[in-house]
Amino acid sequence: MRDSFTHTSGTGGKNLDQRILELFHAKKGGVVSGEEFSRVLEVSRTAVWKHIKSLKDLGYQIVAVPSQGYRLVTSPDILIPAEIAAGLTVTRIGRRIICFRETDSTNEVAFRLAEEGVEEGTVVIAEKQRRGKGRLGRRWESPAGVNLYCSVVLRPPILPMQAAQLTFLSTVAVARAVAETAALRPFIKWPNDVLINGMKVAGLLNEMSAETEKVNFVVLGIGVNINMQRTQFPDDLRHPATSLALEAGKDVSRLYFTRNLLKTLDELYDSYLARGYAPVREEWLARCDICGRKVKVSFQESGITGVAVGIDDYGALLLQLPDGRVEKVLAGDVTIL
Ligand code: BT5
Repeated sequence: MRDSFTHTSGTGGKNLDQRILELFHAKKGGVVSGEEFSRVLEVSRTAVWKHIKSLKDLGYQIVAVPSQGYRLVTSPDILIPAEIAAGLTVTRIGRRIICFRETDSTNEVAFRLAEEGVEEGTVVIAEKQRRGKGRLGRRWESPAGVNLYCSVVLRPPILPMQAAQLTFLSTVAVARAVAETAALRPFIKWPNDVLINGMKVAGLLNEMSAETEKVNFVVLGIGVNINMQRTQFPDDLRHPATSLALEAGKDVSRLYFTRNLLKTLDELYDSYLARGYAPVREEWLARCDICGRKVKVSFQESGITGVAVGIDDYGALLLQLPDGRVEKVLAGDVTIL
């Protein structure tokens, strides 16, 4: 089986896997003849047969109906570009999608691609990460086939000090996608966590390449626990964690979630470029779990306690101290007291 799959919409057109799947989906469980495949796709029957075989290797159940053709019986919930891109209309984010069966870290792959000049909106996804990264050198648990590990390359025309705004943008996108696809009520915790019932369901790690006055690119790293089971979480997590499936009481389609997330990210980024940060900040505050609450922010060995009252334009948490002063906190881990 192949280790990576690429899809580029626009310039390169759809790949053959995607067009085969589209024909199957159009027939809604009906038979597609070999002749129809090769006529519509303008390729030989042997090429069709090879691609059908590789789709079967991926877990698609496709049966040959004697002297009629092929029928798609079931599709696996796998993240391949051909499926993610199907029916996805986006301006930037998701125009190019690269999926790996396994990689060290999607953020690292995306960062390398960005350095090589890959186009804005390129999305890197992996079924499994060997060394998924959290913040400050921490590890992100990334078992195969159950979650979403995704990194998006952006080239925003902003100053480096504004880059945190994109962390908030991606957090809002994840929260929206969770609410829409799994009908759950997520809360955002500053700076980069999405929680359900007080447990962490998603984490974001945005990395940047910049000069003093200019951002070269930003990589939005997004990890969402979708169908992860209780036994797959390690015992030594810093905070309680959960998955969409554990909270919803049933499996959630990773494909559907991923499509929804990319579409939401694309819309929010479009709006950000056109209208600025204010709408993102507003939605972030509306979905935030800590505003108005007494919290402790820890950073390395030190800690500061106060009431969270908002965020500023550059992502700092505004903390009202017991003496009434409002302090800007730039980094740290928040605990609600
Ligand atoms: C984060 O770090 O929350 C950022 C996670 C970003 C992961 C994505 S996946 C795609 C992309 N590629 C990467 O390599 N990374 C990004 P932080 O706030 O530091 O949280 C990390 C801490 O969360 C760990 O120290 C654990 O205690 C806990 N943790 C680890 N894996 C988890 C999981 N799957 N679910 C919930 N908590 C987890």
